[in-house]
Amino acid sequence: MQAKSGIRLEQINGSADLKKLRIEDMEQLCGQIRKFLVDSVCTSGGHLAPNLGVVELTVALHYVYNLPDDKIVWDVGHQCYVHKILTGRRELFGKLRQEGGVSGFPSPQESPCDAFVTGHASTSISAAIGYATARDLAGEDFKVVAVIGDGALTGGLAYEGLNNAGGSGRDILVILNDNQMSISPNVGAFSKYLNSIILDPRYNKLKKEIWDFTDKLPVGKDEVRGFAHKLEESVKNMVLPGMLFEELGFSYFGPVDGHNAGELIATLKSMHGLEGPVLLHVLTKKGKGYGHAEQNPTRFHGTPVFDSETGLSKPSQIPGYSRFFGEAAVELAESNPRILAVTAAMPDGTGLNQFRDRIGERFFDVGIAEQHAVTFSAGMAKVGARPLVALYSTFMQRAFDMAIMDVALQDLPVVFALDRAGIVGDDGPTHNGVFDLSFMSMIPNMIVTAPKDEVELRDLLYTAFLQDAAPFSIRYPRGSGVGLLRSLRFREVPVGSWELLEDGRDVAVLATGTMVYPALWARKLLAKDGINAAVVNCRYIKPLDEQMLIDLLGRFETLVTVEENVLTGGFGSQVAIYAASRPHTGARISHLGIPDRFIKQARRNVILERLGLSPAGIHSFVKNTIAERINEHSVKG
Ligand SMILES: Cc1ncc(C[n+]2csc(CCOP(=O)(O)OP(=O)(O)O)c2C)c(N)n1
Repeated sequence: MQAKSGIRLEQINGSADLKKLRIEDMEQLCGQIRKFLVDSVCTSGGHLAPNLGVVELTVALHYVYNLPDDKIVWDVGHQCYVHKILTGRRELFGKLRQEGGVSGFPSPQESPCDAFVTGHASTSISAAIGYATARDLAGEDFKVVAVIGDGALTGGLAYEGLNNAGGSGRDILVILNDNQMSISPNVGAFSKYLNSIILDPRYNKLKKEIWDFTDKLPVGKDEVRGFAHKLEESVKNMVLPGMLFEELGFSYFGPVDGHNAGELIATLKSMHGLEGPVLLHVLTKKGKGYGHAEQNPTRFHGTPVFDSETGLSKPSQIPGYSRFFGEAAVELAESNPRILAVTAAMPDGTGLNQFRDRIGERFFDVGIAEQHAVTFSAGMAKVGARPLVALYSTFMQRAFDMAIMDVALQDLPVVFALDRAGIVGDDGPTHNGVFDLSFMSMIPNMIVTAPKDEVELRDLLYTAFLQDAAPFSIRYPRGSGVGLLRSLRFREVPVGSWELLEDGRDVAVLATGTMVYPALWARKLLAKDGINAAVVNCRYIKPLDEQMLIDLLGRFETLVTVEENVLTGGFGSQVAIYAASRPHTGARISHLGIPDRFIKQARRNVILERLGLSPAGIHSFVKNTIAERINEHSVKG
C-alpha cells in the first residue's frame, strides 16, 4: 500500500523507524495499521475491536518510549497486535494465532519488546510495579508503563497493584484505556466512577489549562507546577469530589482523546520527566475505524474468520456447548426460582446472555472478578439460593482458594460450569483450560464431572441442582458439541455413576469428557487389529464409580485412562490412587492425557492429534500398552 506522502507500514520495524516520521504522518500510518488489522484478522480470527481501539495509543507509546529498554506491560494482552506489528512481526500476521505464526498475546519468546506474558486480566500494574521496584534497587533508569483497560480495572488484583504502587511513590505510568467496554459493556461502581470523570471534565480542564500554561514558562516551570499541585490538592474536592486515583497516590491526568496520535505523543512527552506514580486516562472507542466493529464491539472483541465487507462469519453448523449450557440453565431456572446465574464479565462467551435476556433479575455480571464471583455465590448459597457460576476453566484458576475456603469447606451447593475446558488452541497457553480436573478434584466435598456430549451436559446440570449440599462442577470444551438432537426431558445422572458404553475382552478404556467419542472410534480401529476393547464413559471424576472400577480391575489386565487434562492430579491419577488402595488385582493402568508442559498456539484438533488425544492416538497408545504387557509376560515367562 503506497501512501500519499510515501509512508509505508512495511518500513516500520521498530520504535526507531517510527521516530523518523513526522507527527503529521501519524494519522496516515494509523489508517494503514487499521487496514492491516482488519485484513489479517478477517482471515485468521482474533481480537479485532480491542486492537482497533489502541492504534493511536500504541503508536504514541512507541514514538515516545524506547523499546525494549523501556517496558510496556499490556494488561490481558489481547490488544498487543499493533505493538507486534510495530516491532518487526508484521509478516508473521499471515499466521496470526497459528503454529509458526505470531501468537495472540505478548510473548517474550517472540520478541524482547514483549515485556511480560499476559492473558489473564488485571496483572499489569502488579508486574509493572515489580519492574519499577527492582529497577530502582538496581540503580537503573528505564521507564515502566502498564496499559490497562477499564474492564481489567474491575479485577481485584488491579487494586492490589494500585495500592502497592501508589504507596511506594516509585516512577511508574499507568495508562487507563477507557472504552467503557469489557467484552460486554463494563459494569459496576468503578465503571460509573470513570464515567463521572468523563462526564464532568471541569476539574481536568482546569488542570490541563494550568499544565499547558506552565509548559510555556521559560523558567521556574517546576516550582510553579509544584505550587499549582498544592493548590489543586486543596481545591480538588470542591471541584470534583473523590479523585480516587489521586487519593491513592497517583498523579492523575486526563481524560485525553485516545484517537489523536499527535496529542497523545505531546501528552506522553510532557509527562516523561514526572516522578512518582502517574495515571493517564485515555478515552478510546472499541473497534474504531471499522464500522462493523464500532457498531458491535462485543461481537468483534474476539472474532472467528469473517468477511471484511459484510462483517459476517460463517455460522457453525452445530451449536456450541456454551449455547446448550445457556439454554439448559434458563430452562432449569424457569422452574426453580432459587437458581441464580453469575458470570465474571463473560455473559456472551459462557452462553449466560440467554439467562440475562430471559431472567435478568437473577443474573449477575460481577466484572472480571472470578474470586469475587465464587465467594459472592457462596454468600448467596448460604441463605438458600442455588447459584450457578459460569467461568472459563482457565479463569477459574484465579478462584481456587475461594472454591476451597468459601464453598467446599462449608459444603455449599454452588454449581460451577467450567467452559473452554481442555485445549483451546488458537489463544495458546494462557487460555488452555487443562488443570481444572486436577485442582477441582483435590477439594474435599466437590463433585467433579465432565459430560461426553451436550445432552449429558444438560443432564449433569439438572443433576447438579438436585444436590442440596454439595458443590458440583461440570467442565466442557470450547466449540461445537457432537451434534446430537436436544433431548427434551432432563434425566438424572446418578452421582458417581459411570456408563459402560461397550464391553470388551482385552482392555478397558476409561475415557472422560471430550475423550469418550474418540475412545469409541479408537475401539473400532482396535477391532481391526483383533483387540476387543471395553469403553467406559467416566463422567464422574469425583466420586469415581467405585463399583464399576472394582469390577473392571477384576476383569481386565490392562486399563487405559484418557483425559483432556494434565496427567498430574487428573482423572487418571484418581483412578491410579484408588486402584493402588485395592488388594492387588494384577491390573496395569496406563494414562493418556496432557503432558507436564505448556502447549503453544495451534489449531485445537492439531494439538490434540499431536498429544495422542485423537481416535488414532488412543488406538496406538492402547495397542502399544497391550504390546508392552505381552512383552512383560513373555520376559517373565
Ligand atoms: C482473569 C480473566 N478473566 C476473564 C478474561 C476474559 N477477558 C478477556 S478481555 C476481557 C475484557 C477486557 O476489557 P478491557 O480491559 O476494558 O479491555 P478492552 O477489550 O475493552 O480493550 C475479558 C473479560 C481474562 N482475560 N482474564
